[in-house]
Amino acid sequence: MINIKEDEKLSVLNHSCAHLMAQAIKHLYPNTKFWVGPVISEGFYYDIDLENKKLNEDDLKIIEKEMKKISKDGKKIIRHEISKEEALKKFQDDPYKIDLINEMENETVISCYTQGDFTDLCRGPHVESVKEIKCFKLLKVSGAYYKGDSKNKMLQRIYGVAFYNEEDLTAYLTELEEAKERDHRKIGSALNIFMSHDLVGKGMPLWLPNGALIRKELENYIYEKEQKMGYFHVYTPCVGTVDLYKTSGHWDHYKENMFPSMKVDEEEFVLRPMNCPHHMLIYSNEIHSYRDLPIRIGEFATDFRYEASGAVKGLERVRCMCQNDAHLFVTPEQIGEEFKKVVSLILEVYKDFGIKNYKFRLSLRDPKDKEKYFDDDTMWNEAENKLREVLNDFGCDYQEAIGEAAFYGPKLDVEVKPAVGPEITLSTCQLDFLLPRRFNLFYINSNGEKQTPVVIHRAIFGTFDRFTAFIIEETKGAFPLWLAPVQINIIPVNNEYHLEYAKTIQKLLEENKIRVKLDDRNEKLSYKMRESQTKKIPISLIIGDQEKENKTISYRLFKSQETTTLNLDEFLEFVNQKIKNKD
Ligand code: TSB
Ligand code: ZN
Repeated sequence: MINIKEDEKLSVLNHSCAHLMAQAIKHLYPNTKFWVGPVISEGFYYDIDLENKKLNEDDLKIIEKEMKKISKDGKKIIRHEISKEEALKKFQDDPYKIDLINEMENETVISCYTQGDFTDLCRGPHVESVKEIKCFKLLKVSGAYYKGDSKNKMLQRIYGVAFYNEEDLTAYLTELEEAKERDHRKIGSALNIFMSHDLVGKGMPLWLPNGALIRKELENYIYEKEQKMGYFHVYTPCVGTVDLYKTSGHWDHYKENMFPSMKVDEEEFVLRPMNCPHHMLIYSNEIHSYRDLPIRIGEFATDFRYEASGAVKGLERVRCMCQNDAHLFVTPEQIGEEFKKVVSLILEVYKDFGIKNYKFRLSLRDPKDKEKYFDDDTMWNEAENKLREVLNDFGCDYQEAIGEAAFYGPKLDVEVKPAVGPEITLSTCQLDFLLPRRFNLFYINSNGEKQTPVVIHRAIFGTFDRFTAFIIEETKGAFPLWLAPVQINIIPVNNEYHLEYAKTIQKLLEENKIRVKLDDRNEKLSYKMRESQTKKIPISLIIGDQEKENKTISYRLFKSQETTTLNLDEFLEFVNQKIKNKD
């Protein structure tokens, strides 16, 4: 799907369209006040204050109509510059604009754009005339807190998109519809994977039995891989004391992402946002020699993070999440080798899941920024070069992002595009030179001296929540056999004659740990087959006279019209192979 923000011409057009929309709204609702109207990857939005009028879909149509009218009028869009004082005076009745002007600390001259009877503050650029803005669509309206802060007033955010011709707009809208169909929130609810409830809270999804089965399979899958790679898995509490997070530095650097603390007796706890501190303490529980390293501590660990209420999204961005986390304690010499193993694991996992569209992003320090990054140029240079070397050895394409490293070290993120909304990070692998120092961690080196290990934080799935959201969208809910909550649907043609044999097959498959469902409702075969498709069950068995007589089964794969008949042993072998190969 095209990213409007990355296309220069379309960005300008969409920005101008936001102004056109604002002008139309002003015509229809003269008291409206406007906050900001930026271009985003999907088009544009404008945050507006309409006091008590709540816009709905029909209102959007009326606004569109007014926009068409203004566009036809064809007024020029004219830029003019005024001083800050003039701007403050001109917009004195508009607290939002005053706020904006005051935020422009470094600007002495402020630019405005005028089209007919409408003027807005704006850096521009814009198209030359409103005539050019002909092909557009207002997509939706939702609530958005002023400045994204839930303590502020709730404004209305109207989204729209504009193109230079009708064909592009139609193609885009079709793609958008398809993306909505793929949205994990829609599929997740239709396939009973997860739910939310106000009584539990925002960003706190409940995993339903189907979702829980998928998650368990994901856990087993990655656990087995990590075990083979020499990881130890632990369980630790999902709270820690404030002192723990003061020691780690999160209290100073990460507090705005944390839930507020709570007092219990004499202790002050926080719901943990990360598991690193707990794992540091587990490392420090024993004295390690350089021969013991790397030590790899893994955990499927529940974390809580404060995410803005407007940002939470299904399973993709939650406030309570479970990380596929691990902290690897290595000697400085082992960084390259261990990092290589992590990248190799990421590549292996993505291959198993058939994930092809992803980008590696290597976040490095800005060597000039001595304030953000701790000052050890040699250490940074060595580490960054090692990471580059590994990525080059694998032949991975990657983007370097200067100045985006964490304050404690460089990191590699894997980014993917969800069906709806901006890119997200799935896997992450982060080098950390600081945390081990803060916890006074050491190992005994070959000279018998204490030395500080380096820590690699890594999460292959990221969180089970986000990964599941992504896999739902990748597969459109048609999970591969090994992951599917119900793997086989057994459909007797006629309960009276075939149910008993169908039950024998059910028992056999269940004994082989295959997840089956027996559809013994008195419904027509065609009806049951259709439902099997709607529920996206990978294999449907049709059990009729012939199957019963010959002790065989006939199956159809999801979306296929072809029926294949096998004897029971052959079928079991076929299914087991498919599961084993993660087909
Ligand atoms: C990898 N301490 C490290 C850990 O050792 C850490 O917490 N890194 S993180 O902050 O980048 O989070 C790990 C992963 O969690 C991210 O890569 C992302 O995939 C996932 N994640 C982050 N925030 C959310 C969220 N709000 N909802 C769902 N998943 C999230
Ligand atoms: Zn960590």
